[in-house]
Amino acid sequence: MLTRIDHIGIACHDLDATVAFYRETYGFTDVHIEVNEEQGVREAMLKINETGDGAASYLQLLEPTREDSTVAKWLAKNGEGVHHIAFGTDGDVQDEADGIAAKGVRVLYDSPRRGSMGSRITFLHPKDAHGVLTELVQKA
Ligand code: V0V
Ligand code: CO
Repeated sequence: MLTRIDHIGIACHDLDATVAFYRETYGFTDVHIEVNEEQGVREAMLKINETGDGAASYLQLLEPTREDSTVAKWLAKNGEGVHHIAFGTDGDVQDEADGIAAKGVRVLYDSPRRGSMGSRITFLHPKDAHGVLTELVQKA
């Protein structure tokens, strides 16, 4: 089951400046930063609130680390802004993806990959989801 909005992914050119904006403007001070080379991003998870299933909801700020990354490509075309939404699962993320694939939505990965903070993640194609790049997250 999908039990929460795990995060909203936001593409930016300058991660440090964007983190500072969210901290100073809104007071979001719980920040986790890491690099994910496979995804080609340096990213910050800003915790917004805890959720009913014991997890949390975040904003994920994404800065590309290389020109051929998905986020760099997206920024070049669209500029900064909302890039994806991510739903959290209460069980195995691959089981959830298989169920959604059976409804005719393309799942981008054959098996889950490593996401932020040790999570397991996969993505659904935006063209099969009314224009929204959608991620599924199983927290660590
Ligand atoms: C592309 N399109 C999008 C989109 N990216 N639509 C909505 N939201 C997006 N973010 C549209 C684009 O406008 C085109 O539509 C069409 O899809 C094909 O796009 P493209 O520019 O040719 O790009 P592709 O096909 O090379 O790549 C698109 C996909 C790619 C979605 C396949 O971005 C991908 O594999 N994304 C999953 C991985 C990812 O995004 N990682 C970064 C976050 P028209 O123009 O043809 O109509 S990593 C993360 O979230 C982590 C680590 C975490 O949460 O822990
Ligand atoms: Co994400």
